[in-house]
Amino acid sequence: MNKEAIKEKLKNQKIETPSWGYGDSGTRFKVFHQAGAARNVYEKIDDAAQVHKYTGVTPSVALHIPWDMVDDWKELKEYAGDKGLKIGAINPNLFQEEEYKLGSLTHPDADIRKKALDHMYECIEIMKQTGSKFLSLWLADGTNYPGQGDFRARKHRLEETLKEVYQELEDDMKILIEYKFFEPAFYSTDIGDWGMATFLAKKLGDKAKTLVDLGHHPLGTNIEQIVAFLIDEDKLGGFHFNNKKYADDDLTVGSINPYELFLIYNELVAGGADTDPDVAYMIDQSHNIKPKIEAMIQSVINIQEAYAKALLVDREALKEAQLKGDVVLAEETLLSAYRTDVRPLLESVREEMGLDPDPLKAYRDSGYAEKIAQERD
Ligand code: PSV
Ligand code: MN
Repeated sequence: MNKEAIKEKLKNQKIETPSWGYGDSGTRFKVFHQAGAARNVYEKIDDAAQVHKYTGVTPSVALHIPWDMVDDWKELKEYAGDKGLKIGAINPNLFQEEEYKLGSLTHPDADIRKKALDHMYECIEIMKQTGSKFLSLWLADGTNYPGQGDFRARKHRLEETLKEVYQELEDDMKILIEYKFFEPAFYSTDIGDWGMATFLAKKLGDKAKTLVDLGHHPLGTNIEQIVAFLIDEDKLGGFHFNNKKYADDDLTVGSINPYELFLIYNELVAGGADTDPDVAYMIDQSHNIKPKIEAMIQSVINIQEAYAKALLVDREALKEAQLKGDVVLAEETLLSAYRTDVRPLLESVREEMGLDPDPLKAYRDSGYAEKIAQERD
């Protein structure tokens, strides 16, 4: 691919940031307050607009319901629009109600399943009013002890309730099914891995896809292979970017294993998913150690660098080496792209987009962090 084509792709890259990444958050043990943290969805949109202002590639914000509930969705959509942003994925919250202790869409009690379903319908209504195209489902349902639940009965209830939800989706809407192998349930999770998520998505139909959250796999999982598999099955719905060391750590994407992020992008480019508008590229991080907006800008830069390096891979040479069984040359082909310093390339891309070549420094110099710290506290 020539340099101009690579630059074009980098200019068109889109990454969604999460509303919950701008408000106060914490660990399992405490929520920490940060001076200037967004206090409501309007302030979250203001902060997301800052990330877009300096990176130029984050034009949408994911919302979590009811955390971001408002009375007037049209007004919120306009508010975001005025800041150059769109409302992105709508994330139903089926994990914070007392009734959901033993499950939501899989709960044995039909009344509780109905409550969960009603919340899903409410989210689809919000999608209609905000113009969102993605219903992004993460289900906390699962069991903590052997014998607590009947695996097959729970599976059947999940299939039935998701079928009801699927029927309510408009033609251009998608439901993204996220999986996680543990937490908050520790013995079994109802959608525990990409296989379960994809089985469900296959049963539902073309509007259902699988969402890969990088923090939701057991240690050692080959995520890039899962990504390749999903692309090949036309079931890759999107990402929740973050990074992990041990569990669902929600660390800055690319901070622990940048090579893994590159290898994931290598599969996205190889499979053509990098330019597929139906794949939702989203960050799922909520920082309490780093300043939130800076952490988000840093995450975006890490993703851009991984993508740029993946675009540099000599695919012909790679294929040839693979077919010849030249393992060393195949690996070196990847490493040669990975070791390239793509920062000058991204700097010139940003300049051509009318942006500062150093988004993090430009944001730091802007005084926005000091301003919100004063205004919001
Ligand atoms: C769950 O761990 C998750 O990854 C889901 O995407 C949630 O919606 C998100 O984190 C925020 O809690
Ligand atoms: Mn997630």
